[in-house]
Amino acid sequence: MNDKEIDLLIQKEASRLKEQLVLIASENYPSFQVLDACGSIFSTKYAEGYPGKRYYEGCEIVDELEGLAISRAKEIFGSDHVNVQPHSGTTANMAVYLSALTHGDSILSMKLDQGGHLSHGSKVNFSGKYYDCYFYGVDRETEFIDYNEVEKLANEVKPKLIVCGASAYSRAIDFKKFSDIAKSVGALLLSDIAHIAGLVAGGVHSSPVPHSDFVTTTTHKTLRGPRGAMIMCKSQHSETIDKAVFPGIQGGPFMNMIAGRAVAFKEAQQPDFKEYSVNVVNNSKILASTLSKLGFRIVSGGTDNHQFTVDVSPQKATGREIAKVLRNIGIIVNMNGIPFDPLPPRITSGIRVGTPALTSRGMKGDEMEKIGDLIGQAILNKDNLGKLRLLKEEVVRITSPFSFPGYEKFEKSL
Ligand code: DSN
Repeated sequence: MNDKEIDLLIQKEASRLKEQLVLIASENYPSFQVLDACGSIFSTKYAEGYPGKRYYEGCEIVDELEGLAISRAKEIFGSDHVNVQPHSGTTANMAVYLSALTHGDSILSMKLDQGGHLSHGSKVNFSGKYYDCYFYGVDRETEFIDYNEVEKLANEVKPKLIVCGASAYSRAIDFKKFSDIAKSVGALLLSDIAHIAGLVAGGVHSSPVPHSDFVTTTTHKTLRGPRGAMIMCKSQHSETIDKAVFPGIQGGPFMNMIAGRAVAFKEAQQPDFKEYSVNVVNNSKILASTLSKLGFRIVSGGTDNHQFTVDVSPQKATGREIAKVLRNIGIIVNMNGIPFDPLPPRITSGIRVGTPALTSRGMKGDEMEKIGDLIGQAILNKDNLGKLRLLKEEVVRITSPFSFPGYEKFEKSL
């Protein structure tokens, strides 16, 4: 049977991804081999348990598959133990909490509205409902993490767990400093590297693994695998982590997604992945400095990684408004709060901009300068429909020479 409706939607999404400039900091273009593995026959297999200890028969091949994914992840990150089964970053964090905490224990993590993540203790998330959560933030002047505040709060609260890592923070994270603080108050340390895992794999961000009890990451952002996650931990936590994932919070793992993850891990071990991660950061720096030279305020004054946030309040605009203006000319970002934002999360004063996806398309400094200029022009001319039409044509001129990995496979079926 041909499912023409779904085929058409797949084709339309492939065209959208080719025609637009995707600057969502948490999105990327995985290789066609990754997508192929995710859509493979491994989609069908139930494999509750772990390699060699399953609750179903017929798991010999998936045991080999999961073992390969684990050993590749260990080679990349040098962790004692890896669990590749979590369906998402939030479930990976949930498993760490289940393994390390009991209901009501205290957590110290980064404020959601200053760059943290919902699953780090937000009161609208399970983490904020079940645990006693305290938060550190960034310094009001520098907008860098305020390590003095982390230390002060850690001493006051004596948390059971400190969480570092962020969704919207453009500066390098000092994992050693977090570890020293955690040790000084007898806390465990969880480093959530969902955003920067690919930069750690590529050697352009320091690794949290030697300093952390637990490291969680999604596998689809800078790491360029399929949607999903994994947990790394010191060997003394391996048993409780595995039990927390299954049977604690998940049933059967998605073996097809583990296959996709394994392919992505192999790709991340290749020399060109290092080059990719260097380019992601260079592109981010060039894009931020282009906007800065045009007079825009970049939160914290710049970036050390794959992303940054532009404060659009001096232009008398909101993040929501600018994200829509940019969407209408083919530039895709998300609205994002800035530190101490007076506006609520559904409006915001900023936009978050990230370069992992465009770097996967082979774009470099020249394109970043043109894109920075386009974003700047669009913000300054947000109410000038004629000008926005011209900028949209420019977006098409920039994107058309750049395909995305595996696009030709979709193009054949167009
Ligand atoms: N939604 C992810 C991000 O965009 O950063 C975090 O979960």
